[in-house]
Parts: sequence; C-alpha cells; structure tokens
Amino acid sequence: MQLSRDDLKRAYRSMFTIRTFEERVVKEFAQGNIPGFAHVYLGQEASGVGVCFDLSNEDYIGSTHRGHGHCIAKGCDVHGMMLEIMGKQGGLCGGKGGSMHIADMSKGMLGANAIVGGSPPIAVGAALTQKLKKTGKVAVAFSGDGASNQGTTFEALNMAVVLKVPAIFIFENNGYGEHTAASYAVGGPSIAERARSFGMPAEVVDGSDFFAVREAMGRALERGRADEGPYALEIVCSRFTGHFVGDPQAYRLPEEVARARANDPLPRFRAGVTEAALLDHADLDAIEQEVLAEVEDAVSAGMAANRPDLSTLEKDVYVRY
Ligand SMILES: Cc1ncc(C[n+]2csc(CCOP(=O)(O)OP(=O)(O)O)c2C)c(N)n1
Ligand SMILES: [Mg+2]
Repeated sequence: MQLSRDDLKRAYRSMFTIRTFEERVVKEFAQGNIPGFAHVYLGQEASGVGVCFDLSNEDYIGSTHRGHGHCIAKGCDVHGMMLEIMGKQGGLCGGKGGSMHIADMSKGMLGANAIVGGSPPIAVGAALTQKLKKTGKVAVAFSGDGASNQGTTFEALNMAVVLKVPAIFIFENNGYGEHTAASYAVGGPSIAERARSFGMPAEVVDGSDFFAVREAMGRALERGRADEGPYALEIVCSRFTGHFVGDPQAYRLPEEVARARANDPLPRFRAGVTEAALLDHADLDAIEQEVLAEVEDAVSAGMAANRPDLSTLEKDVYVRY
C-alpha cells in the first residue's frame, strides 16, 4: 500500500520520538533520575516503527527488556512512559513497573519483558485468542538474537505452526546478546532459517530501512489476517550503544560502533523521502521541534511528579477480573 504524506510524517515522528526519548533516558539515567536498569533502542528505530506501522490497537505486541521503542511505535503515551520509567505516579503502570515492565492494554501492548524469550509464548497465546474469536487480528512477539536461542522461543515457534495461529515472530538481530556476539552464539545459517525449519515463512530484513521492514511486515500481516499461520522476520539492526545504559562496550572496537552509527535509519529515511520529493526538509524539521518539546515536557512532568504512595504498594499486583 502506497504511503501518503501524512503516513510518512507519522513514520518519521515515531522514529524521531524514539530517538529523542532514548537519548533523554540515557541523560536522565546518568543523573540518577531513573531507578533500576535501562536498555535503550537507539539505532533500531526503523525496526519497531516498520513492524508496528500498520497494526491497530486491537493487534497485540509482546516486547522485551529493550522495549521503549516498541511502546512508542505502538502508540503508547510518551508522558505516561517517562513517568513510568522514572517510577512516578501517573506512569502507565502507576510508576510501579518501570522500564522493563511497561504495559498498556489500551494500545495492545502486552508488556515489556525482563525474561529473555518471554514474549514468544505470550504472543502465541494472544494469537490463539484472535484465531478462536475470528478477529482477523495478529499478535507480534519482539525478541532478539539472544532470545532466538531460548527453549521458550523454540516451543512457541513450534506451537504457532501446529495451531496455525496468526503470530508474527520478530527477531531483532542487533549482533549481540548482552556482550556476546551473535556470530558466535547463534548456530546455523541464520535465525530466519531456524524459523523456516519449524515450518513457517521467514525473511531477513534490513533493519535500518523503514520501508523494507514495513513491506516485509505487510507480507506477514497478510498471512496472519487471512488465518494462514505464523511468519517470522529476522530484522538486522545496529545497536548504537551498549547493552545497558552505562555499558562501556569494551568488547567492541570503536570502528565497529562508528560503522553501526553510520548506518543510521533516521538520516536514511530523511534522504529517501526528500530526494524523492515526497516531503521537504522543513516538514521533517517541524516534526523534530514538536517532538523535542514533547519529550522535554514529559521529563519536566516526571521530575515534578511524586513517587507512588506507600498505601498503593499491594495494589495492581494481580490483574483484576
Ligand atoms: C531467561 C533470561 N536469561 C538471561 C537473562 C539476562 N539477559 C538480559 S538481556 C540478555 C541478552 C538478550 O539479548 P537479545 O535477545 O539479543 O536482546 P538485545 O539485548 O540485544 O536487545 C540477557 C542474556 C534474562 N533477562 N532472562
Ligand atoms: Mg541482541
């Protein structure tokens, strides 16, 4: 499907929001304003946005420990996210989940997940619900190259094929699981080949190209919406920073990090749409100014907000039925 000018602006806004949000998370974390751990999505923006671009609020995603970008791409509120990450009242989960447990059911965001390989089985369950209720909706599992080695992932891939559910498995191969290179730790020819061996179609996609990701996702969605079964995408992306905020990356040569940063999906998108005269630089500049103000505002709100009240400690521990 051809993208309109508004679609292209939406794509850039989403990618630039992730970029700005994550750069700010790095800064606020360093200043002690974010408790716990933070894993940022810098460099992987085109993957999350390309995958989520044509999903509705009734399509589901399951995310990972590196989930801020997935949340933003799925439409979660940036204010609510920043408050959540800062552990403040008004956060999407009341400030009690934090970076690795953000969820927003109103957006079909089933949750970030600190368990590597945790989201594929959850997505299979959500996909089975869609199949049984004949909704025509899909469930997407985001996971990484590291998660592709987990037994839970293998079980989910198998079950999705056996039950023929509309699950879409996204493997964001950013070259590392923590500090271990995928070239060492992932056996076999590719993650896509591994998914194929379970009996589903799978593609390897350039994760710095929003258009390539969205088009591949379109093929996965077509199959899922027609109830023809699962699909897998191995999206090859660049991790600009370390595994967690503060990781000095002693295991990567500076040249390698520079190469990763040179493969930046945002300037690539900008060059593509302006050279094809689809958008002007001024359109994109205006979006950037709006996003910068929005994120600044979210940080101010987060700094001003209170921590959850002690009386709420035992609330929201279990889902209310
Ligand atoms: C079951 C489980 N094992 C180990 C960990 C520790 N751990 C956290 S992130 C991570 C690496 C995950 O790598 P990958 O799936 O490639 O995701 P990326 O960090 O590259 O986005 C590991 C091993 C964990 N959180 N859960
Ligand atoms: Mg990885």
